[in-house]
Amino acid sequence: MSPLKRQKRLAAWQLRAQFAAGLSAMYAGEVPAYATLVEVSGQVNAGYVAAHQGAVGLGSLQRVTAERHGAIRVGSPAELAAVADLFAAFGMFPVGYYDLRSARSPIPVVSTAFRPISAKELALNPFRVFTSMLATRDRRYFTHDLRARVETFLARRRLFDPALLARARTIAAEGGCDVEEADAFVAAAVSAFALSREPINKSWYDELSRVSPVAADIAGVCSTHINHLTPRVLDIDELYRRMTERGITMIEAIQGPPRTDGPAVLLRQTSFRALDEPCLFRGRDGTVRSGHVRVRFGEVESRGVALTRRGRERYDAAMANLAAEADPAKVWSRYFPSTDKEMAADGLAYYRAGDPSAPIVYEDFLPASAAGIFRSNVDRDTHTGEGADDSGYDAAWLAGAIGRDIYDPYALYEALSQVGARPQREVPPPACGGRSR
Ligand code: OOG
Ligand code: NI
Repeated sequence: MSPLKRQKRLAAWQLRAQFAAGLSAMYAGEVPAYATLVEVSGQVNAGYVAAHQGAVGLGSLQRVTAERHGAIRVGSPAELAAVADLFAAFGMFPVGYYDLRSARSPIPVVSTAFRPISAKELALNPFRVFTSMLATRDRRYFTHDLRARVETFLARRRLFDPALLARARTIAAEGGCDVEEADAFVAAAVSAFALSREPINKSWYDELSRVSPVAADIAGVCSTHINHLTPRVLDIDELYRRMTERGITMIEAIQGPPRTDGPAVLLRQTSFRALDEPCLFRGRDGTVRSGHVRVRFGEVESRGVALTRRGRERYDAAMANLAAEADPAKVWSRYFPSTDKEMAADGLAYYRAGDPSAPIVYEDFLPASAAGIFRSNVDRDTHTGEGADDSGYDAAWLAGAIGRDIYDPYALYEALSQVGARPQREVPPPACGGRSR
């Protein structure tokens, strides 16, 4: 083909932006409270920027307004590997390992988050998807017999069209695709995460629900779905007030660090429960009846500076003591200084080239908050059975099971903090628990 006839190429980040926007449009069409949330988030952000002379220390208004994270859940390493192949086409890679089985209210999943990893890609579009995998190897939740049946069920279903995955692998290898192809590819990827309207096998769904509502949501149906899509706000307390004013009942608390006058750290989140959504259940005798599921909800987040390991240890200690105290901000001040300058000097948080006016945004998740978000959206807690956990799950296991590196978030923040100090590094640093490809 002559150079003149060459088609216009779209880069991974452009596909990622289209993918996030496509999921957002689909979700807004199906979950009306999400549209309200996006509208109120936009108002809060515009108000915040106006009141703070255009403050954009933690990201430009443009980035923050377009910013979303989503969440999906899958059943097996093979399914997680397929998700990894698909998301790689959008320049999203697995970062971090979260074990929600060890949360205060345990959830039988282990998780990672797919997201862009370089400063440039994050600035272009930071879309991330928290992705959980059912912990079928953990016999405190799954008996030998149930595990075998779940694994058989999962091995027989197909979450993604093989042609879509093949296309994704090519796009990932080539770093983008022709503009003519992009719409169809993105549309197919988006529709893979729609809530299925196929009848659900009632007795199977109920059996799994008795183990955990999350197990039923994952392995009781034949597809996966995006279960929330989260806009980012610059003032989550204000957002909480406004949503409550509009008559939307949020969970009783904002998860994560308390509001303080000092630098915002990590991630604060809150959510509201989804309404019942109609579905079809197929009974043992084959008859189909209408019922409902509650599997899609709403969440909003605000992000602060990324903490170093040392900062994170402080954070965990502060949070452990916060629960019992009436004045969270006062407890907080025993652990954290009130300025970015001191945070930087004490090595508690990441700043670009050590410059306290250049905070590096936390791009990841918090396991305790994640468990709180999961829990707020199910009707009952999961019972953890007796016995030792001999499942072997950890970051290295997960990386091996999906045949991909899982990036260590600290190494990524460390690399971002060097930018400006040394020549910019686009290639990410070594991965944790990895098997290299
Ligand atoms: C994921 C919950 C975790 C977050 O923001 O912490 C999460 C889920 O419910 O599947 O999205
Ligand atoms: Ni979330």
